[in-house]
Amino acid sequence: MNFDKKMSIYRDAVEDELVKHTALLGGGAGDDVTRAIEYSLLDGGKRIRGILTLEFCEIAMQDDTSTKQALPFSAAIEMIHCYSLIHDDLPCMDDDDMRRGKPSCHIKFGQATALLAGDALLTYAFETIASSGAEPEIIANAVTELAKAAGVKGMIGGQMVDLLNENRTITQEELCQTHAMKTGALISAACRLGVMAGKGNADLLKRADDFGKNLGMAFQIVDDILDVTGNQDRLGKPTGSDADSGKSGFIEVMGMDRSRQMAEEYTQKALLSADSEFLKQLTQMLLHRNM
Ligand code: GRG
Repeated sequence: MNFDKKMSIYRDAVEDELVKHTALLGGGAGDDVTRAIEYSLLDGGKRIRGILTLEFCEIAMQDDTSTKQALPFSAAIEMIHCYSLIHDDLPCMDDDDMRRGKPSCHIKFGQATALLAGDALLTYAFETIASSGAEPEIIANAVTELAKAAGVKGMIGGQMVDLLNENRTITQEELCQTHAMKTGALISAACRLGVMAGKGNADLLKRADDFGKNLGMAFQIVDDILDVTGNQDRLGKPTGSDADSGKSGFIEVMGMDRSRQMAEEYTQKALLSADSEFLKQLTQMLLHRNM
C-alpha cells in the first residue's frame, strides 16, 4: 500500500475512534465540557501520535489487519495531546487565541470550561486505556507509560522548565533536555504504546523509544522553524508567537541555519531505528512539512 493511502486509513481510524469515545461522554451536567471536548478533539490535528501508535502495533504484530487493539491507545495519546494544547493556549500559558484553524477552546467556551475540558481529556485518556479490553498486564504497562510521559518527568516537567526559561539565556543542552521532556516524551510514548498493544518484545520497545525521542526532537525543531517561516492559515495558529513571548526556542538559541541542520540530524538518527518503509516516509514527511 502506498504511503498516502496508509496515512489516510490510519488518520480515519484514529478519528473514528475519537468520535466513538466522545459519543460516550455526553449528557447531564457535563454537557458544556463535552461540547468543549468535541470542539477541540474532533476534526482537527494531524493525528501523528495516534498514527505512530497504530504503525508500531503493526510492526510488532507483522500483520496489517491486527492494529485494532491499538486503537484505544491511539485515542488515549491524542486525548492527552489535545489536553496539552488546550491548556497551553490558556492566558496563563502561551495565551494563543487560535488553534487548529479555529478559536482556541478558552476563546470559544471561556477559561473555566477550557481548563475542565483539558482535565477531562487527561482523565478520559486513562479510562480509555483501562477499559480497552487489553490484557491486564498490558493495560498496567500502558497506563504507567502514559502517566510518566505526560507527568513531571515528561511533558509537564518540560513545560515548567520552558516557562522558567523565558527571557533567559539557556545552553543547547538545556534546550534539548526541555524539549525532550515537553514534546519527545509523548511522541516516544505513542510509539511504545503501539509496541505494547502489539505485544512486541523488549528490543522493539527500545527501538520505538529511540525512534520516538529522535523524531520528537526533529518534530519540535520543525515546529519552531514553522513558527518563524510558516503560513498562519496553513498552520491554523498564529506565527511569531515564540519570539513575542520571550520563549527560548530553537531559533532563539541556535539560530535558523543551525536549527535546520539539527532537524536534519535528528531525522537521520530517527531513521536508524525506523523499522518500516511507512515510518521512514513519515519521518521524512515530518521534516519537510509545512503545517
Ligand atoms: C497543566 C495548566 C497546565 C498546562 C499544561 C502540558 C502543557 C501545559 C503543555 C504541553 C506542551 C506542549 C503544548 C507542547 C507542544 C508540542 C507540539 C509541537 C505541539 C504541536 O503538535 P502537532 O503539530 O499538533 O502534532 P496537531 O494540531 O497537528 O495535533
